[in-house]
Amino acid sequence: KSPEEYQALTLAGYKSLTDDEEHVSSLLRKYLTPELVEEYMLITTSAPVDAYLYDCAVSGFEHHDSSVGIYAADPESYDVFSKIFDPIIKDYHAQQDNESDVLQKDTDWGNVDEIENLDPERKYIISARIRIARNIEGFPFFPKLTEKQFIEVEEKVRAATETMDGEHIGSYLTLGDIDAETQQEMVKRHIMFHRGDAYLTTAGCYRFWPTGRGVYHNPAATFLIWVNEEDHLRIISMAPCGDLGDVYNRLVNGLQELEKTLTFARSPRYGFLSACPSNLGTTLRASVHIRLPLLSKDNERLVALADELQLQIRGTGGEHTAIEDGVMDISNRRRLGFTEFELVKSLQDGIVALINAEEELE
Ligand code: ADP
Ligand code: CIR
Repeated sequence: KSPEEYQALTLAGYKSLTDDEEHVSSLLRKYLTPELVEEYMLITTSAPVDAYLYDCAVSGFEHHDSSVGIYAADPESYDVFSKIFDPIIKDYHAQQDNESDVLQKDTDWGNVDEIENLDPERKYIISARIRIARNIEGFPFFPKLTEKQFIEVEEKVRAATETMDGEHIGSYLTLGDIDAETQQEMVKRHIMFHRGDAYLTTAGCYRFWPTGRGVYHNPAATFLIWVNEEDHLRIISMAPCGDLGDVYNRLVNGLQELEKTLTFARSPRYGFLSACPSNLGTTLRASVHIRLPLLSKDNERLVALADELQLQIRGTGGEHTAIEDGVMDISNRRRLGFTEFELVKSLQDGIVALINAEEELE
């Protein structure tokens, strides 16, 4: 596309977003002004990526019901378009009053032993999971990865998994080798990611599919690495119970092994870099699959409680899916401005509070 075409698309996208009086809640709409559009629409990040503002905002221009509405096309997008990214990042992670140049503290996994089994009697929690996102230094993010780079990223991750030890030993499966039926079954078991999130589709996430995509996992499917989903890597630890401590411990050890061979993109201001501004900082989402039947009867109260505890409720199949059979995915909402340990601890404290509220209704 020529610069003129980018300009025309940006102006049209911005107009359609701001003309819509019904969907006004996205952070893109909240912070993108006509002055910023004017300033940014013709500039790009460095060659050869050459990402325009449009490449970052196209998803929010099309999906007016987005909650965020923008992705970074490469690490440099956060700097080149900082006047739009920075307020969105601060708003999402509730850091509006933070005047510091450094929004993310250094990595701190804390005292892993303080993270526990949240439901030893197995009354409420079906499973626990913690994931972090990582992107390999020197590569753009998914909106601008070339077909060759999708393969290069996959190769680097595959090579890095070869030294895995103990319970982290597993095998890598490239998506092109997994038949459709098996893929479906793996998605259902939360081992594999699915294709088709509308927000990601528009942002270009599924280009060259299934090239370069795949999953590494151990036989028990308690340690996994998703390759080239939304980020280059999603490093995941899970357990089919409420033992968050076990999950946390396995995640930290697995990550430390990968760090021996891979260098991940990190910014002094935002911490570890991810394609979505909502994942910056620690990039960490700790969640439980949980049934709280009595509390769920009063949805308004449940949502209010979750908000107060800075928790997010998602559907059974993940973001933008429905709650099935009462199974909710409850996780920390913020990822930036806190250490890894603080966020996992806050999820632990929040879930304990919700279980207590449920038991008060019994
Ligand atoms: P992400 O966690 O990477 O932000 P999603 O919300 O799409 O993305 O969730 C990814 C997958 O992880 C989905 O299959 C979802 O059901 C699964 N998942 C999330 N939390 C848990 C959990 N506590 N136990 C088991 N599976 C989970
Ligand atoms: C959106 O803007 O709605 C999607 N791009 C998803 C944003 C991530 N949402 C979230 O709450 N973590």
